[in-house]
Formats: sequence, C-alpha cells, structure tokens
Amino acid sequence: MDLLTYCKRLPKIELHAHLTGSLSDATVLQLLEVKREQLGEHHLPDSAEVTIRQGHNRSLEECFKVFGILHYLSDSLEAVENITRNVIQEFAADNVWYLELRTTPKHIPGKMTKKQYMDTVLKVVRSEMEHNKITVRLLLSVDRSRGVEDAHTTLALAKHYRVSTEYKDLVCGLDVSGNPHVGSLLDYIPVLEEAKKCGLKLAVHLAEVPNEDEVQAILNAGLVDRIGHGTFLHPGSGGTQDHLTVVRNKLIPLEICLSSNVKSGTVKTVEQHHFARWKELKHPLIICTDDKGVFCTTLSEEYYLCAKTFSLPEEDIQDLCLQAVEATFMNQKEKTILRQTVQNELKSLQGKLLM
Ligand code: 6MZ
Repeated sequence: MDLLTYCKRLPKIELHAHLTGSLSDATVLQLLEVKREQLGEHHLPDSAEVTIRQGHNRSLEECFKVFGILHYLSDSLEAVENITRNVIQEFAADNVWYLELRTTPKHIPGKMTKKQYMDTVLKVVRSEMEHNKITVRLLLSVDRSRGVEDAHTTLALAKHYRVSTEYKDLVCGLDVSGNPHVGSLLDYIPVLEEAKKCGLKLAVHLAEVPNEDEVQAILNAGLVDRIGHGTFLHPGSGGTQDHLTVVRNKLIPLEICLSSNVKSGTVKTVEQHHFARWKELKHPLIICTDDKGVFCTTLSEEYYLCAKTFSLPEEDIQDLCLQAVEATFMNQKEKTILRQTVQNELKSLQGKLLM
C-alpha cells in the first residue's frame, strides 16, 4: 500500500490533542448553525475564520484568537457534549486506538461550572468508549493565561476525579498549556508539585517559544512526565546543551506536533523541525496533532508528513507507534495490554508498505 494508506492503517496513539482545537469543519458549522438560530446572523464569525485551510498559516497569536471564537461557539453543556462526541468519533475513524484528550475546564457564569463542564466531557467519553474501538483518557488543562488561582481550582477538580468512583479510571493527569507569551510557568510550579504528590501525571508545554528561564525552572523542578513541543530545547534549535542533557538523561518524551509548529510559524519548515535532531539522539518522540481542527490535519497525515519528510523506513514508522504506547499515562498493566495489541497489528502490516 502507499504511504498515506499505510499511515491510516497504523494502530495510532494520540497523546497531545486539545479538545476545542480538534473541532472539525463539520462540527464548527453545526455550532455556527445553533448560534445562528439563537442570535440571527449578527456578530457570527465566518467558518473560514476558524479553520486553517490546506496550505495556509496562522501566527500563534491568531491561533489564540481562534480558540476564543471556538470557546464562544461551544459555551453550552449541549455544545460540549456534541464536540466531545464528534472529536472522539473522528479520532476513532482515523484508527486512533488510544487517545489522551486534554481540555481546560470552563466556568461560564449562568451556563456551566467547571465540574459540570468536566462531568459532561467524561460522560460522553464513557459512552463513546462503549460504541467505538478507542480507549480515551483525560488530562485537565491548566491555562497559563488564566492565573494561578484558576489553576488551583482545576487541580482541585482533578483531585476530586482521582478519588471519585465514577471517573477515577478516566482522569490521568494535568496539562499546562495556553498562550506561551502570557504569564510565567514559574508561578505554576507549586500547582505542579501538589499535582504530582496526588499521583497525577504531568504534560507541560515547554519551549514552544524561546524562554530559557522557564525551561530552566521547570526542568530543575523535575516534575514533568512529557514535554509538549519542546521546540527551543535542543542547542541546534535555540536551546542549550544543559537543557538537552537534562531532557535526554531523564528520557522525557517530546510530543511532536509538526503541522502545528509550522503553520503557527514557530518552526520555518517541516524539514527544519526539531524532530530530526532528537531522532538522531534516539530520544522518545511522539507524533501528535495538537489541534487537528485548527491546523486542518489528522494523526494519519502527521505520520505521513513525518515519514515522507524524513524518509523514514517502515521499521522507524512502526517504532513511532510503539514509542507512543510507552509514553502513555496508563498504568503498567493497561500498557502491557495495549502494547501487545499494537504489536500484533503492526506485525500484520509488516512488509505491506510500498516505498
Ligand atoms: C498552547 C494551546 C495550543 O482546552 O479549550 N492550546 N496552548 N499552545 C498551543 N499551540 C498551538 N493549542 C491549544 O482547547 C483549546 C485550548 O488549548 C490550548 C489553549 O489554552 C486553548 O485555549 P480546550 O479544550
């Protein structure tokens, strides 16, 4: 089979996907329709404002404006239910077998509390897992632009789920994300320390833009289980040898989001992406979508882009699927089962790729 078909057939693991950024065009159009019925045509964003068509780019700042529009469009519990269902079904249709979805719990006065938001997401996750061949886990996102007090309420909610009978198996950790030009990660270290003490796993957006002080402080704190992006960590891409050494020694996996970085302009071209430098070091790397809706991609297309750009042999492509299994926040027992099923599927695909 050709490379794209092969990538679609791979049993994939998605570890860096923001719920609201993952909304497909079809979902955005549905949300717009609901708003149109409620409000009429006035003040409605054009759907073209919300997605990035093939070949188009958008700066990080523009992306954060888009997230604002998407949040406005999904500001009811009914919308939250729909977007969660659609996103999970779309990942399942792309042959994603395991999905760690992350989302920022939202408090919208008069419409929802953070707990209602998360309960809604979790309820849909549970039901979609029954109807699709996909396992889903949740990371609660701390948005660095919303302040430390907000982060504490998100942490409290994550702690609540960790001991709840209903959802403790679904909530595995915290993500720290948000506009990297706003706020400082240093302020969030106490939140991360407490989260870690409670057994929550931590995925932190680090060095998505250059910020040596933050990288230094976060790496020194030694709390992070996976790094989101890590664009400016390697000395060859604007980082330092010290940072490289820490990340390498601790084997902290990097969540690699090729289209996101190139389309948002933090990396000039896919060829120049830091993936290549870290791969040379045999560092654990996970191919992810970040925001499949906003960046107009799928996980299969990200594997394709990676394999094509860096001329990866079949063995390396398959290895990316297995590295992703190892980096999940599942417990060892669950991981063993997932590894076995992924390995079996990979074996059945071996030799089928026409290079
Ligand atoms: C940093 C990002 C991001 O949480 O409302 N988010 N944070 N860098 C990125 N690179 C492009 N992409 C998405 O999903 C949307 C939120 O995810 C974070 C931002 O905080 C954004 O508001 P949820 O489901």
